[in-house]
Amino acid sequence: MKKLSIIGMPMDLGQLRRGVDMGPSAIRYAEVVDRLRGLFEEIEDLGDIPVGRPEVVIDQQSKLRNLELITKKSEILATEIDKVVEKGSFPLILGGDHSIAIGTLAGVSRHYENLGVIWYDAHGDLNTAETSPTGNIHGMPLAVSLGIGHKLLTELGGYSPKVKPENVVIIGARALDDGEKELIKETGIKVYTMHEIDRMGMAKVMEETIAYLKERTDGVHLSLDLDGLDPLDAPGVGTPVIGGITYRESHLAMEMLAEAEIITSAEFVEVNPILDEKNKTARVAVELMGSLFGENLL
Ligand code: HAR
Ligand code: MN
Ligand code: MN
Ligand code: MN
Repeated sequence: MKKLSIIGMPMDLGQLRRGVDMGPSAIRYAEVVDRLRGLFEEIEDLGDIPVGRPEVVIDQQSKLRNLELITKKSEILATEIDKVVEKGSFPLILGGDHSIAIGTLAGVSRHYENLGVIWYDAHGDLNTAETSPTGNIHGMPLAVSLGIGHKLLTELGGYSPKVKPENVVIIGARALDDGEKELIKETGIKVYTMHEIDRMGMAKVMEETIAYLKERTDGVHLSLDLDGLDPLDAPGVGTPVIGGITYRESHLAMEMLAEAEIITSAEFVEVNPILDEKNKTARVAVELMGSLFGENLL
């Protein structure tokens, strides 16, 4: 694609740790625009969606923490992304915790009949208020996008679902809650856990993923949670899980997606510079974007 539009979504309301609202700044500090400049005819940085971060805002009690605020901010994000897709530009969203995916997918998926989603994550993010061990909405966005969850969230943008389960592939899972496992069984979502990645190798996982999505979708959104990577390579995340995807495996995955030319929108989420080591995680995110957009293709 010729044109790239970057949108920052500095939202940290989907979980309890502050700091992930600084993800977009950290990624810009890691020189995202410079890195990608040669790979597009035009790049625009639309800046951040105003979220605001009052100290008192975090709702400690609810089973759906900060539901109303997240709904409101996600609507704004969805509208902005809708405009970007409408004008034929590639939307690249910088998070923010993973709850931002609710808005991203609401904005993107209305433009496709069969949007595919690659969920690159240690977690399934398939919880509902009923199954969630935490009440944190960043553990729910994939369920919401499948139409499962609170109506305020599932009906965002005025339609539901955003994605069909057979068009979803999860890669890197290693911390699935019981309710999430059940939902995976019920819906038939394709999942490559760390077990499959160890066993088959990332090359095979991506070959299968690409072939699978190519035959059934008309666009593919990449939702990349940096905690999908091993915390050794991406320490600046709020919910690290050891035993993750390596740096090189992740580049391989991005390079294969670049080669296949199937990705039509992307978001990089859960970068928390407060928890990071000298902005390493933001730098890794930017390097992976380079690979995703074809910097290593000859
Ligand atoms: N599954 C747990 C929950 O729902 C932890 C979720 C952590 N989520 C993210 N997103 N970092 O993947 O609360
Ligand atoms: Mn539209
Ligand atoms: Mn996630
Ligand atoms: Mn995660």
